[in-house]
Amino acid sequence: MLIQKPADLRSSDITPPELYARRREFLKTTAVLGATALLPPTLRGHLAQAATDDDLKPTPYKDVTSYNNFYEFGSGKTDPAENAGSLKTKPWTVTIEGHCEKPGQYALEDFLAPHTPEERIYRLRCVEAWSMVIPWMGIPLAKILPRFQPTASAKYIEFTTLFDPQQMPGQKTRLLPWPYIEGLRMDEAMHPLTLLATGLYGQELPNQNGAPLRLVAPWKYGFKSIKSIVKIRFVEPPPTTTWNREAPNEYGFYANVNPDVDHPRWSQKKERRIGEFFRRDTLPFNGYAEQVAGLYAGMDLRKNF
Ligand SMILES: Nc1nc2c(c(=O)[nH]1)N[C@H]1C(S)=C(S)[C@@H](COP(=O)(O)O)O[C@H]1N2
Ligand SMILES: [Mo]
Repeated sequence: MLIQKPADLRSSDITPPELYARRREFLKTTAVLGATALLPPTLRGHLAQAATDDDLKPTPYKDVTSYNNFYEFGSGKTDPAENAGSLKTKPWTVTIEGHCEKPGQYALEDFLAPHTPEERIYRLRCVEAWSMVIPWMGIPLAKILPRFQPTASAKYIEFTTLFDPQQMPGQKTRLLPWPYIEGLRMDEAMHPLTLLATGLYGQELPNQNGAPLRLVAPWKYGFKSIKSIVKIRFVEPPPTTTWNREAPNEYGFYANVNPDVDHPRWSQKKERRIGEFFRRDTLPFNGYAEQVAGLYAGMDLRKNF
C-alpha cells in the first residue's frame, strides 16, 4: 500500500486559531497606518498572507452547530440540533472489516490511540451552495489506517454511519436508504488533509455535527464527510455510496468541489459563506487544489464528478 508522507501543507490551511486572531489584529493595525505600498516588502508579504487568511476566518460556533445536514435527524437544517440529543455516543465501537490483516471491533478510545486530536481549520463546502470554516479537532486518517494493515486489495474505503432508528428517528422514514454510506479511494483516504474529526472549536463534537467520529474531506462537497461512523471497510471496487445511489446524475463518487461542473439543478460557481452577505466564488477543490489536484492527474473531472 502507498503511504504518503505528509505533504507540504500551506500554513494558511492548518493554523491554530490564536495565530489567526493575531494576524487579523495585525491586518487591522496596518490598515489604519494607510497605504500598503509604503510598507517594506516583508510587511507587504505578511499582508498578502493576512488577506488569504480571511478566507479561513472561522464561522461562529452557533452557526456551525445549529445549521446542519444530518438526515438521520430530519431533513431541515435546524432538525439535527433539535433532535440529535437522542444519539448515545458513549460507549462507541468502530468495526474494521475487509481487506486487512487486523479486522475487529475496537472501542473508540482504542481505535484512536495513541494519537491525540490536533486542531485544523478547514472549509466545509456543501453541495447546496453554502460553506463554513470550521476549526476541527481530529486525527488524520492516514495516521490511523496503517495500524489495521490493509492488503494490496484494499483499493477503496467504505464508511458506514450507525443504524439505530430508536436513536436516529430519521431512519424510521424513507428519506434515504439507511445506513448512510460513503467512500474514498485509498490515496484520498491517506492524504494528509483527510481528517477523522472528534471535535470542533476545541470541544467534543456536538451530536448534530457527527459525534463521536466523522470524516472531513475538505476538498469535497459536504456529503462525503460522513457522520457518526461505526464501520470502516477496506474494499476493492468503489463502494456504493448513499447520494450517488440516490441520484447518480447529481452526486458523483468523487464529489470534488468544482465550480466548472454544475449540479443538474443549479450552478456550483458561487457559494454563500454562512454569516456573510455577499456570495463568494467557489474555488476548485474548495481552495485545496495545490495539495490535492495531483490525485486526479489525467482524469476527466467532468466525467468523474
Ligand atoms: N450520516 C450522515 N452523514 C452526513 C450527512 C447525513 O445526512 N448523514 N449529511 C452530509 C452533508 S450533505 C453535509 S453538507 C455535511 C454537513 O456537515 P455539518 O452539519 O457538520 O456542517 O454532513 C454530511 N454527512
Ligand atoms: Mo450537503
